[in-house]
Amino acid sequence: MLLENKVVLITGASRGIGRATAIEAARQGANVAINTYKDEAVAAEVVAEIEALGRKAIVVDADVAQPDSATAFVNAAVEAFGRVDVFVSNAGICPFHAFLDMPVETLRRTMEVNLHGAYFMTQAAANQMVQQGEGGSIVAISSISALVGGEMQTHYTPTKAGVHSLMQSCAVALGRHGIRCNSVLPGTIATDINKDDLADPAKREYMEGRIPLGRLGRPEDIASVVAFLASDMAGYMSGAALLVDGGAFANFQ
Ligand code: NAD
Ligand code: RM4
Repeated sequence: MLLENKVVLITGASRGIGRATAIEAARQGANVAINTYKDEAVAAEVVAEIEALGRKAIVVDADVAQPDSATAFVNAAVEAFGRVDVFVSNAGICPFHAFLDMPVETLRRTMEVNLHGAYFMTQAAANQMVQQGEGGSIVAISSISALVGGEMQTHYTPTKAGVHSLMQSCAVALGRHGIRCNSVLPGTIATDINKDDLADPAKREYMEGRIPLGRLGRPEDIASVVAFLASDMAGYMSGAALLVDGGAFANFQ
């Protein structure tokens, strides 16, 4: 029960890593506010899973790229649960595309969802935590792609480097309020975001072959690390980045 009676907010929590994190937070004793975007039927399943664990959940449907979504999400969580203890910035997209003909709109949307969305949401959650005056924990889902490039990810990798950088600066800006800010850098986790990319057998085999632990990651592999960083067990961690990649980054030769 790492998060007993805490209130945890997670963006993009209808699928993949966000969904697994919402359920893990509930398993660890938290009540959970989930942000989703145009995914109501699936969001209802997540709520049902959380309630089956004996915890409470609310859903707020909103596009994280819109600045107003952030205050609306935080206000809804405070109305339902009275406070915010943990905020997890997870919502993200990666529409794989080559560099030389990257459509302006694909670049812009990826930046707005992944980086601006993380910024607005983190800012709104932090303001609530500061107002409460009891500290808090913010965890952003960055990526191994903050450290390495990708031929079809020139629009995406800068957002993931940016998200980690945002956590470092926020760790500095919010430390005096007792708010810890860290990022998690997942390797390749099999979710909807890379389903089409990994449907290519050659690409999948290459990615799996890079991983010393011998398998792609599962959303639950990330959720448990987020729960740790969110919890008091990580009480002296701030501005840190935890790589959770089965050893892929270390596997140079
Ligand atoms: P996913 O596609 O399964 O989940 C993404 C979630 O974000 C979905 O619930 C989706 O509805 C939501 N979302 C998308 N756009 C949104 C918007 N505008 N507003 C609100 N919600 C929105 O993918 P995932 O792999 O679970 O990705 C989650 C995060 O993990 C992303 O930030 C991604 O960059 C990061 N990540 C994933 C991997 C991986 O290999 N899967 C690796 C490193 C980092
Ligand atoms: C991650 C990493 C993975 C990729 C996903 C979409 O950050 O690059 O390899 O599958 O993004």
